[in-house]
Amino acid sequence: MATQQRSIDTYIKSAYTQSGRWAKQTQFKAEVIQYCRGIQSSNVASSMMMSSKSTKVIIIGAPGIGKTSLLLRYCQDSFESNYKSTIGVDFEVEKCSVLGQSLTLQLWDTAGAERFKGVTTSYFRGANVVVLVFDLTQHDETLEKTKEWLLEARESCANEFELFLVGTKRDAVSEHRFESMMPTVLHYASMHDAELWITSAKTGDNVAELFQRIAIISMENLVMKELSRLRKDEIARQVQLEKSTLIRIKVEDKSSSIDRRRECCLR
Ligand SMILES: Nc1nc2c(ncn2[C@@H]2O[C@H](COP(=O)(O)OP(=O)(O)OP(=O)(O)O)[C@@H](O)[C@H]2O)c(=O)[nH]1
Ligand SMILES: [Mg+2]
Repeated sequence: MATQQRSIDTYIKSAYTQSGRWAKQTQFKAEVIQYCRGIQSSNVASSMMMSSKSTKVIIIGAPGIGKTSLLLRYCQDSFESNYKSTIGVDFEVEKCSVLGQSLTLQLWDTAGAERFKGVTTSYFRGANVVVLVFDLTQHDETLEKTKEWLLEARESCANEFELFLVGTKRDAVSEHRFESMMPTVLHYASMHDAELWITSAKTGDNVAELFQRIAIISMENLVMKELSRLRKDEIARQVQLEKSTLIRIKVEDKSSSIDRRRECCLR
């Protein structure tokens, strides 16, 4: 685990912005900035500002494509060239802050081996972010495999999630090879409606940025969800207030007409 909490204050995007549902957004939403900076209007209770936020991220894909290495680079800033296949599932917790709001990333590293599928998919439930990994050095097979893994994720997550398609081992493919595979890779990204990232755990290229991007999108989702809940609560409170005011007016109205009748009788 990293010793220092990372702070994310600037909005970052992938270099490949053609696909994914966040493709058109170029900066933090104004409401998110206001919320995170604690200058939201009065209807947001200050206690809400402090509520801790966390997001579940699962890293999935074929065996040996560099899933564990991505995490190792991000969490410990190191690289292991010996391949040690993951047994079932591993778990890391990373804390960061986005625009000053703290966020816990629960990072689930899953085994790609077929024999663990029963175990790994049981951990997919409740994932907010799916990192669908393929290996640039064997992009034909591993990209094809992403279809199966995505299907597994859709079946097992039981909720909506953000999707990232991540190509690994960029250091191990030549510029020429990379350029020639890109049309296929971009096609897969748009087919899955996923945001595409190209990384290298060996050199560290784009690894921290990828997780920063995951943190940004997670924070945007969490804040927007919370604001929508707060607005609903506020509307419900207003309706309740209006109802009780109406009842009070009616009661007052009734009692004043009784008083008037009484006055009449007394005359
Ligand atoms: N050159 C290069 N090699 C990498 C990179 N990332 C991972 N590798 C190597 O690829 C092999 C497999 O990496 P892992 O991260 O263990 O793969 P995995 O996807 O976690 O595999 P499973 O746990 O079996 O599913 C290891 O030998 C790594 O050193 C990279 O960015 N560049
Ligand atoms: Mg692994």
